[in-house]
This record gives sequence, C-alpha cells and structure tokens, in this order.
Amino acid sequence: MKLYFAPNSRAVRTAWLLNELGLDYEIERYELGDKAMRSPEFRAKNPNARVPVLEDGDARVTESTAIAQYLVARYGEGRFAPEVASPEFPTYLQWLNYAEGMIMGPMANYVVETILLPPERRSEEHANRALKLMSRALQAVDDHLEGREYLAGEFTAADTITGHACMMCGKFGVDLAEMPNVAAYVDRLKARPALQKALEL
Ligand SMILES: N[C@@H](CCC(=O)N[C@@H](CS)C(=O)NCC(=O)O)C(=O)O
Repeated sequence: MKLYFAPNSRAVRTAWLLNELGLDYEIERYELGDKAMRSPEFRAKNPNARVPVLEDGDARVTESTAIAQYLVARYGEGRFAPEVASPEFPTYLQWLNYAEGMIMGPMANYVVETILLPPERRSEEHANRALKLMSRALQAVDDHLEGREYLAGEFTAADTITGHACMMCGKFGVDLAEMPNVAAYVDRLKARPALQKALEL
C-alpha cells in the first residue's frame, strides 16, 4: 500500500488510521505547495493535485474520508466503525462526513485570507466571516461531545477525520478554550500513539 503524504495536511488522517489498523505502508512524501504535486505524474494520480492519495493494488482513492471508509471496510475486521445495526452507526456516518462537509470549507477560506494571499489582497471581513463559520461548525462538535469520549461510541475512523479537523481548527484561529469538550477531546486524541506516529512523518 502506498500513501502520498504531506506533513500538516489531511494525509495525516490516513497515516493515523493506517497506524491504528496496524497496516504496513510506503510513503511518498511531499511538502504542501510543492511543485512536484502539480506535475503530470502526480496529476495522473490525483487530477486535483492534492494529498492524500492511497494506492492499494489496483485501487486508488483520493478523498481522505473515502480513504477512511475504504480502509475500515477492507481491513477493519469489525474495528473502528460501529456495526450497521448499532444506534451509533448513523452517528458515525454523520461525524465521518462532518469535517469535509462543514469545517474544512470555512477553514480553507480562512487560510486563504490570512496566509495564502499576499497581504494587499487579504480581506479582514472575509477572514472574520470564515472564522465565525468555522467556530460555529466546531461548536456543534463541542455540544455533541458533552458526556462522550469519542464521536460515535468507541474510537472510530470518524475521529481520525473530524478529530483531525478539530485539531486543525485549534491551529488556525479557533479559541479551543471556549470549547472545553473539543479541547479535552483533542488532548485525548493526541495521546494516541498512532496519531503521534503520523504527526512525526
Ligand atoms: N477533500 C480532499 C481535500 C484534499 C486537500 O485539499 N488536500 C490539501 C492538503 S490538506 C492539499 O493537498 N493541497 C495542495 C497544496 O497545498 O499544494 C480530502 O479530504 O482529501
């Protein structure tokens, strides 16, 4: 199995889950913004020129949430997702898809307006709006986590996706001190050796 990876990116989610599953994988490492990710060779892997990309034999998957679903279905052996008949299953699906659906869009806008654009093209108004939307989306996670250790019962693949997005929110402007459940959750996730290993790649 081969993971196209960049540090500080969504590819950490995939490495983390691969580590949790105890699977062997090879890494092809890039840096975010790397020109090599825009090469014809890399675009043949992912036309969007983004990581993560996972190759497993003839299978190639390029969306981090889909990769998580693939890995759990193919190699989970009952781990990292509730049974379909479990009341936690719809909760699992909801939070597995929540990061890309609700959090990462505003986060991308915030990063564009505060880091990627040259200072003269940045808009404080757009940045503030993006931060507000990101914080609102995270507030729903904080509410959901009241009385829970993880998003859907035991630790699941949903935690590697939306949990990772929570960590990124803390890095990019959301004050986690105002979201005690998310702050404690992020600490809980950071204590997992599989995540620590992924963050060291
Ligand atoms: N929806 C995709 C988004 C992938 C994505 O945007 N990846 C970013 C890193 S987190 C990327 O590769 N950006 C290219 C670059 O910065 O050069 C997923 O969940 O995998």
